[in-house]
Amino acid sequence: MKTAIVTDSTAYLPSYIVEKLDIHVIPLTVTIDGQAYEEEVDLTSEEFYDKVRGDGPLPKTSQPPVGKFVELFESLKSDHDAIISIHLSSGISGTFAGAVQAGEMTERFDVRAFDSELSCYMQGFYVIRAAEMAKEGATPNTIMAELTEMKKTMRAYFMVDDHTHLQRGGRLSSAQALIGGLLQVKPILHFQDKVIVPFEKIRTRKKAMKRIADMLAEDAENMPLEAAIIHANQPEEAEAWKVELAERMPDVQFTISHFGPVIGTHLGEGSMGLGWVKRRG
Ligand code: MYR
Repeated sequence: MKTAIVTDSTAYLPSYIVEKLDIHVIPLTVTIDGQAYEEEVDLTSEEFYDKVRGDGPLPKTSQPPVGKFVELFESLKSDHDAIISIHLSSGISGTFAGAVQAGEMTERFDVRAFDSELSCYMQGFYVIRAAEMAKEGATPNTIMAELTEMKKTMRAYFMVDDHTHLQRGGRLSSAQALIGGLLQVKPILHFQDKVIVPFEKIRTRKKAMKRIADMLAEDAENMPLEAAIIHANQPEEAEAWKVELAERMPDVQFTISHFGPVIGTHLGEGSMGLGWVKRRG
């Protein structure tokens, strides 16, 4: 049984993992000043943040065209028995819906779409697990069951430096931000029912990072974890946080990842996140 694993660019998986595990990545697009770029294909994260910093142009993002999914799915038919396509939350992007639609258009073939209900490297955790299992010859049912099981222990918390990006992109409603009095504080954000909502209002970035680290430590006492620190163009701060977290929690496996152009459009430079999931037993 050979199952192909597809994801989108917002998992921000390093190319060595993509190549080693034969993962197929469909890029989302960011448009700056009328020029469309497939993220991390035509535009690196560093180039993106340089272009939009300060009074730079306002970028816009778009999901991949359905035709791109159909083209990829059709090309995978000849040497696979099934496809599992894993995407960023359907509550923040139409990408998952596009994959479902393309699956229906790919005739006489087993295509399953999985809604990660979040994004970034946490989506990547699902993709890596699915791809490892596919390499071992697991059936699509077994892989889908494992992904569903992973949801139980998957956590993701993040904070932004400036809420205007999230509000402008419509991924955190102004009403919610105002009701929560979020404009004066640095709230911790998370996903609930596929959309981004405030988790807790915390006044400073330092305290927010400490609170997230405490939640990780609590879960780490109960199960083996892998975790990812995700930064929006703050590699030094991410590295320093990793050192601090790894000293406190030597049994947790840490990875550093980043918010690339598409997610960076909605979060803004300086955002920081931490997510984790139970390690494979
Ligand atoms: C599209 O145009 O379809 C893409 C929309 C992407 C919205 C991104 C919103 C922010 C997601 C934050 C994820 C943080 C995970 C730790």
